[in-house]
Amino acid sequence: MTTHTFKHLTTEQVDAFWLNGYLVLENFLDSTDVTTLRASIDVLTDWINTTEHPSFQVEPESKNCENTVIRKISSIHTHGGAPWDQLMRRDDVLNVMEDLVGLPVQFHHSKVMMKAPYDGSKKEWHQDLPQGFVTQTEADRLRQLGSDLTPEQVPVLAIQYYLDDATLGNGCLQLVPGSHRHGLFRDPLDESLIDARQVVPAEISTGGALLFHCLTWHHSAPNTSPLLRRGPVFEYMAPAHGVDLTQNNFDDGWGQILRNGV
Ligand SMILES: O=C(O)CCC(=O)C(=O)O
Repeated sequence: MTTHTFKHLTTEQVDAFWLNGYLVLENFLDSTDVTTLRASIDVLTDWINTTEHPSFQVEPESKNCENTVIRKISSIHTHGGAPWDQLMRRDDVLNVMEDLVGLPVQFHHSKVMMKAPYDGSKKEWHQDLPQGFVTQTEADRLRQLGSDLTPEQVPVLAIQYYLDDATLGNGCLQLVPGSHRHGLFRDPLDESLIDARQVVPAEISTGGALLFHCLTWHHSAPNTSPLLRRGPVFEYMAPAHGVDLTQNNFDDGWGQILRNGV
């Protein structure tokens, strides 16, 4: 019998990812990484307060009258400069991706999801795949396949890094294990699909990371606490099978090969 040697993850972690559609990696970033990335977001926040750009999304219903409250910074790997570009290409990150989706590992997109104290709004239940990854026509076709659309056909996944402790109070991600095997649904997901007993909150400490598949059902609640939650997300992919990912809303390096087969 041959056993596969993975580069970063254990066999149990790889199996758990494909079984559940997500995986938690505690202590993935060290305190220097966290400090550097937080400092970069602070600089960007000052800039965003005086600049309008389609990549910057603010909280429309903010209660904070003094400052712009940022909800999302798209394409952080370009707006944020060196620390983010380095994060995108880190060997340990690419090792994780290679372990899960194989080679070549390609870049998909990046963003920072912010949940400001008391102001951070919810993100509806959704799957990432219909959110600009494919055309409407392709999404319609894939929905017809039901659970015959397998997650292995679309090896696209996100890694969200936590620059603060993520808790239910400040709007951590919540996921439904195994939902990546149910096929593709309308976006956002109809909440009647969600069985509250199956929902798992991803309460993850600062420095931890969450991997989730682009078909996994997930959402985050509003931040009802005084504590900020910053969660940069980078998505990666390997070639899809029977799914057209090429017509999408992403530029800024989409499809760039970050690690090739040797
Ligand atoms: O961080 C969040 O609140 C939501 C993130 C998310 O749903 C996503 O990246 O797809």
